[in-house]
Amino acid sequence: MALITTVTLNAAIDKTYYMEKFPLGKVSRVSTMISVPGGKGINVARVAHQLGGEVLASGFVGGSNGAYIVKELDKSGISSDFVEVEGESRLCLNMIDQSESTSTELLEPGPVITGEQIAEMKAKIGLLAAKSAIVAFSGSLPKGAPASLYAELIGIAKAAGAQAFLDTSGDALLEGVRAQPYFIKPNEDEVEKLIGRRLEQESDVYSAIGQLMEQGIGCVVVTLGAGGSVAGYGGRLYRVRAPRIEAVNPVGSGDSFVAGMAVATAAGRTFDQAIRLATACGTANALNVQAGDVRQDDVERLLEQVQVDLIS
Ligand code: TA6
Repeated sequence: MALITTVTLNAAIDKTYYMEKFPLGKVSRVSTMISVPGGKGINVARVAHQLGGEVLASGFVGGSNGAYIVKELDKSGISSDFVEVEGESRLCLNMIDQSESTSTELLEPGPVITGEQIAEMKAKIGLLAAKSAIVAFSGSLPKGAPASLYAELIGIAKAAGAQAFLDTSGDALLEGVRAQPYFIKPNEDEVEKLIGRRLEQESDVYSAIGQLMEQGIGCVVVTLGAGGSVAGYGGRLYRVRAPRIEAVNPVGSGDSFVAGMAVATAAGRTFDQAIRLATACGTANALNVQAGDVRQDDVERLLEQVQVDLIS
């Protein structure tokens, strides 16, 4: 099976707190707490592993939190090869108010990365990419990393023969697309920044995707939340509708989408099969209490309900 390497430059411990109510300025008692390795790329690794993909998790980790992340990944059967840094890997908190069905996230900044550690990461990506079908870069950049870092790492991964996936935002995305990753998954706000104009209607999304494909990005998926996505691949545009569900915790659905796309692509599936699996995984994740977690039976059931229509 073809290896998928995930890269989380700001790895985390994701803590999800379930509470009856989460009023600001008051004391709240937590009924359930879930603590797992997180950060977007690690979520991609976990879900790809649950789907039966061969995965390896890389990125930066630090301190006792970093050691916990590595140990927990190992316990769940996910190999890892991280660069260790000074300081503590961050905590990312998600407070779920069950009476209002709201989710409030607090994301710590994480450790500051040095030039030496960046050089170590570049060397590691070169080695890992040489044995990977896909290298998936996900999440925000840590402090100390230049906005161009994803672009540089994508260049290294591509030169070593791997396909690069990029799921990030802001300047890291703006710079990253210049390195022509194979796959990106921006939301509408991120697309507006990428193309430098506002999206007023759905047809503006179509032309934006066309523009990004012309820039050399093989597969562009613009997520529209629960409404599904618009996808561009091979010069064609598709409207993808996700199954309707009662969401328990949508955090990590984007990462689960990337995992589905990566597993199908690494297995040589068609684009149609890949976008269906990605959409089913994104939806299946929201059914679970934990972020970045899918059940095979949910994925299989939801796959039947994903709708893909050719737009042009
Ligand atoms: O996508 C959800 C999530 O992966 C959380 O698990 C949390 O760790 C967070 O995103 C981190 O996002 P960031 O973009 O800061 O890396």
